[in-house]
Amino acid sequence: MTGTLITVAPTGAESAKADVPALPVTLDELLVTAKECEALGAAVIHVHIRDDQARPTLDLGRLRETVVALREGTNLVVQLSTGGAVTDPEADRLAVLDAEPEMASCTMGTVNFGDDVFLNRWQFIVELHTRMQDRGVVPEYEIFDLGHLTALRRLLDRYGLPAGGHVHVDFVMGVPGGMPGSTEALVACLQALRDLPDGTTFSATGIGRSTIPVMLASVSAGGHLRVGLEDTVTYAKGRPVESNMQLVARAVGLAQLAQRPPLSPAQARELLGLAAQR
Ligand code: KMH
Ligand code: ZN
Repeated sequence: MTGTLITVAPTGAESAKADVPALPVTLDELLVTAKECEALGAAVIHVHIRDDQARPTLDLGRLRETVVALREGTNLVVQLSTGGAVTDPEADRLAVLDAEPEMASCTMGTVNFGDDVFLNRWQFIVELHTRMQDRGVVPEYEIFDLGHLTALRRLLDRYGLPAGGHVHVDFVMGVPGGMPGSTEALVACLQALRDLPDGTTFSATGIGRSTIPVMLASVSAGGHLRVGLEDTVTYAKGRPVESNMQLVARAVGLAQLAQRPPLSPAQARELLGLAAQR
């Protein structure tokens, strides 16, 4: 069994800075967070950015600047979100790839998202997957529900393996409208993973109250971890998360307890098929 890949998702598109002051929303804040999380043991950063009013944006100039700054300031694998916010149009989400990240997310189906709908039409998914293949951008397939794994199998059967040849999925569990953040749901996903290519790896994150159960379940099943303020704003009952570093430190502690210490960015690149892409 390998070490643990720790991804930090520091910002997301859902929480307002006014509600969660610890959110990094400027490039400077993001860079400081990235450096500190890397020092603690994160290897990948899943990036959403904000505008000058701290609202989610997919502004291409800002995305490019962010990719360059993170590449120059850290050794982290930079994974841009193509999910954006639920209101983002498909064209803007596809254009995220023009910022030339090493990795990008690719959500494998539509899901109710609280009071909203996170729309991911089949043809949009195909377009994203094939553009990533053409550009050598390695995807992380975001799985919000069991059926998204069936869609991934269909995608790979019809359009082939992603850039780098390795398949990595991230289970985003506990979204109101998606699969629950439970051990049982994770086990169901693992059974469905058997239909995917040999060597497929997975990480998991549990939204809100499911954060700790999902983290424990993933590590016990040989999986990897995504943590951060995108998914978790409460550290323990009545205690807001103080920083992304606090969440990364907790994940590192668990990985060490499991005797699967954090992978370095170089080891993460090997695992994810990125080494060959550079
Ligand atoms: N903000 C969500 C609507 C992704 O980054 O690819 C979508 C999301 C998934 O966060
Ligand atoms: Zn995201």
